[in-house]
This record gives sequence, structure tokens and C-alpha cells, in this order.
Amino acid sequence: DLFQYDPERVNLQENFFIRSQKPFNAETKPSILVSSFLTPVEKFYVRNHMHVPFVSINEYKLEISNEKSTYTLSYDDLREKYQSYTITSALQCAGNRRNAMNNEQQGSVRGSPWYIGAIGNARWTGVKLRDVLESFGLDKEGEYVQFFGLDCETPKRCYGASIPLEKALSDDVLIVYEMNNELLTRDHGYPLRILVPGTIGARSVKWLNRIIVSDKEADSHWQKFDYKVLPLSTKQPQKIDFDNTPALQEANVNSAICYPASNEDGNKIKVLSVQPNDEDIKNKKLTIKGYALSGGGRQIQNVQISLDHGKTWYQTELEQLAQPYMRAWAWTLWTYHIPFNDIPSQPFDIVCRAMDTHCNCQPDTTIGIWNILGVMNNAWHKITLQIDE
Ligand code: MTE
Ligand code: MO
Repeated sequence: DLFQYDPERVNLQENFFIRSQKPFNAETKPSILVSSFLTPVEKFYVRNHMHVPFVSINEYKLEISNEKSTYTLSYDDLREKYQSYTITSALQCAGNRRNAMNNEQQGSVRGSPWYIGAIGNARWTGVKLRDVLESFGLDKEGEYVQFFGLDCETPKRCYGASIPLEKALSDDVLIVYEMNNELLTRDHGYPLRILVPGTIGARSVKWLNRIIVSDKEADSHWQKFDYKVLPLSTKQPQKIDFDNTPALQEANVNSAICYPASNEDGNKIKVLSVQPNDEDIKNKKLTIKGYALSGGGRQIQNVQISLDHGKTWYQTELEQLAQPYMRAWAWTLWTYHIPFNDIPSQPFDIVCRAMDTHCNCQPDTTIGIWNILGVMNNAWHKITLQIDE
């Protein structure tokens, strides 16, 4: 049983909706996502494609190579020889919000039925990938940098991904050893993982074992035959469909409503019954909260909500970090207080949408973006509320 070394996991029901046990896949409950700007490690979503490998730190070696040369670093080498950096960045699975693409008009999609919680925001500490590549002179040639993990189904079938060399040499791509100032936990990639901020989660390879500078993309299943937006017409993908579609890299602009929420799986709720809290009753307003983010370092410019399916919009208040231009990796949290008087007849729908600083915005429905792998869903998020007094 490859899963025999998976870590013990506690308080799962409290923090997560569990999508599968082997491999372990769990998403953070919506109200937890908006209860702090940094997502606590033990509440951060976990997306594993296989088992969690057992790593003995004394034997652990990171291999770094190109076609001509191979170098190795021990864990201590990496921590001692290079300067450490910390950034705050969201990490989001390209399949986040996939379940909303399962619909009657368009059909079902393949993959884990995530609601809105395959996302988190954390402080990541490590060394710059660029510094490591430069120290071996591996920053000059090649088009891609490939990463492979220690989670292998067979010796040849390990989790792997690649990113363009240009991105790999940019300021904030890290070989990470700490998340929120604690050593990485086993579920999040102990001892080392890559963090590629602004890019889909699949490229941030955990249990990092090999880095290869190459003219080619990683030949792993997940680089070549997954994490691609196949054309809407493709219902039974063949190899040629994958060969003709580029691998996803940068994330798109997205947002979701996380509060109010209940403990029940968001995918199953048609109408959410809420009791306003004392504060809201006093102010005669209902508090709504959520997150927003974009890809490639683009900052969120605004998040709006609508109570009439997009005819009129209200501007929400944003909580975000001051980050350099094109390096906005952290998410944005937003809040709006709906005056009770503005609430139409019950139950009623709320939708949210975000726009980034490049004026990228979210489509109103999944109609034009549906794809068989159910990735990159960024349609307006909608919840239906019933206020009980
Ligand atoms: N790295 C390895 N080695 N194995 C994996 O299964 N899953 C990827 C990525 N890195 C994965 C991996 C995917 S699809 C995502 S979304 C993120 O890790 C999830 O990171 P997390 O579990 O720390 O939240
Ligand atoms: Mo993912």
C-alpha cells in the first residue's frame, strides 16, 4: 500500500470538505477562507495525486541538471548556501470551482468536484530558484525548467510539471521550506517544494526531488494530459487534442462569496438559510465576505456584488497588500454590508465578480468557458440566501 506513510490528519471534518482519501484531497470550508488573511497551515487545502512519500532528511538530495551536467544539494546545503526570501502568495488549483461546470445544459466534467475552497493564501519562505540555477551556471540555456516530486507510482511515473525558463528566473519563484513560518508539513511537500506564484497550483511541485533545465516541457501526465483548457467541443479527448493545446500556466481572474456559509458541503446547498449576527441586526445590514485574485502578478482592482443578476452592482471594500507592479501574488479579501432594505424578496441571489488591474474580468456564466477537464472556472459566483429572523 503506497499510502501507508500518509500523515495522520486531525480535525478534518471541522476544516475541510473531503473529496477523496486515497489520494488525499480536501478543500477548505468557505467561512474559514475569509476568517484570516493568511490561511493557517492545518486548514490549507490539500491536493495530492498520489501518496505522500516518506522522506528521511539525512538521505534527502535535490538533483539539479541539464543535458550536460548534474549537481546535487543536500537540505542543509540549500538552507545554508543561499539567501532566504519570504513572499505572501495565494495558491489555487486550476480545478477550483470545477463543480459548477457540472451542469445540465453542458454536461459533466472530469476531475475532483471542488466547490470554492481549493485555494489558500500563505507566507512562503525559501530560496530563489534563480539563485540556485545561477550558482551552477544553469540559467543560460534551455526553454523550460522541469520539476519532479518523490511521489511516484512507478519509478518512471512521478508527479512532475514544468514552467518557462523566463518565469523560473523571475524574482519570486522559490524553493520553499517554510509555510507561515513553520517547516513545511508532509501534506504540503516536506522537505522542499516549488512555489510558482501567479501560476496554477499544479506547477508548484511538492516533495521536490529533481530540477531539470531543458528544451522540452516535463513529460509527465499532468503537464501533457491534464491541466489544459480543451476546446468546448471536445467531449472525448484523444492524444492529439492534448498535443494541440498548451499547458496552463498563469491563473485567471476569479472571486467567490465565502460568508455567510454553513457547515454543509457548498456543492449540495441550493438555498442557504442564515441568521444575521447581533452586529448585523443592530446595523440593519447583512455582512458578505469573499476572496478574489488574479494570475501573473496582476492585482485586483475591484470586486462587486449584485442582487439582481448583474443589472446593478455594489462596490465592496478590499483588504489587500501593497505589492510591486506585476508582483501581486497574495489574494484580496473583500467585504460588503447589504442594507436589509436593499434585499429583494426572499430567497434571493447574490453574485460577485472581480476585475484585475489589466481590466480582465469574469464571465457571467460557464457557457463560454466550459471544458471537459473542468479547469479555470471563473464564472460569477452565485449563492442563494434565505434570511431567517
Ligand atoms: N506536487 C506533487 N509532487 N504531487 C502532487 O500531487 N499536486 C499539485 C501541486 N504539487 C501535486 C504537487 C496540485 S494540482 C496542486 S493544486 C498543489 O500542489 C496543491 O498544493 P497543496 O496540497 O500544498 O495545497
Ligand atoms: Mo491542482
